[in-house]
Amino acid sequence: MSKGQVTMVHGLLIALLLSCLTVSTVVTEDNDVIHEMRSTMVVSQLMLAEQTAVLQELLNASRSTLRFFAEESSCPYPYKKVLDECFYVCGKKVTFDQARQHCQGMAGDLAHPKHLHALLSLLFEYEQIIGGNVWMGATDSHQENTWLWPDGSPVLKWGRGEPSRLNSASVKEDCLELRLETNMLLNDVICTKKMPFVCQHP
Ligand SMILES: [Ca+2]
Ligand SMILES: [Ca+2]
Repeated sequence: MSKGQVTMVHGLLIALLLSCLTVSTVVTEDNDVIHEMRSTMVVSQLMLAEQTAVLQELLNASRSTLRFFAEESSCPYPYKKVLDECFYVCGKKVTFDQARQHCQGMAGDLAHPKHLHALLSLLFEYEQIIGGNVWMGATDSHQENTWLWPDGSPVLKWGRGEPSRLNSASVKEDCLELRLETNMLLNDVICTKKMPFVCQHP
């Protein structure tokens, strides 16, 4: 082999080596890009999972808020729901007849609650406005000592020592008040007394 041929072979070998090195560098760069893309995908998946969890929480919160408003609004305004009944508390002091007239004007009647203590819980929120006692719907004005609620059912539970059944010419206790003391509750009083009242929507 001549010197010129040897030089040419060397040249070819160097070119081949350089070309291999270039291919190796390109493969390494491709691997880096793929690795980077994989990392980006993993991060994106994690962020997506996190965002899905946050959206799910927001959805659940919206559902319970809607449920809350649906339950709240099941009584017509301005009545408020207490267990399964609707009440409106008015702080204006009026006689029994005036109170009843007002409630009937609100498509209701004076209160005849199934759950007195539950109603008390609502009244405690209005304690500053209503003071101590409010009108309830029962009366014995049609027949002395026969106490009936507006729906015709009898009054069964009284406060301690009540009804006092005062029935003189000057003092007739024919109307019903609810006291805010839990052991006193229902008491018969004269109907011309003036006090706040509670209406109930049927
Ligand atoms: Ca009476
Ligand atoms: Ca009494």
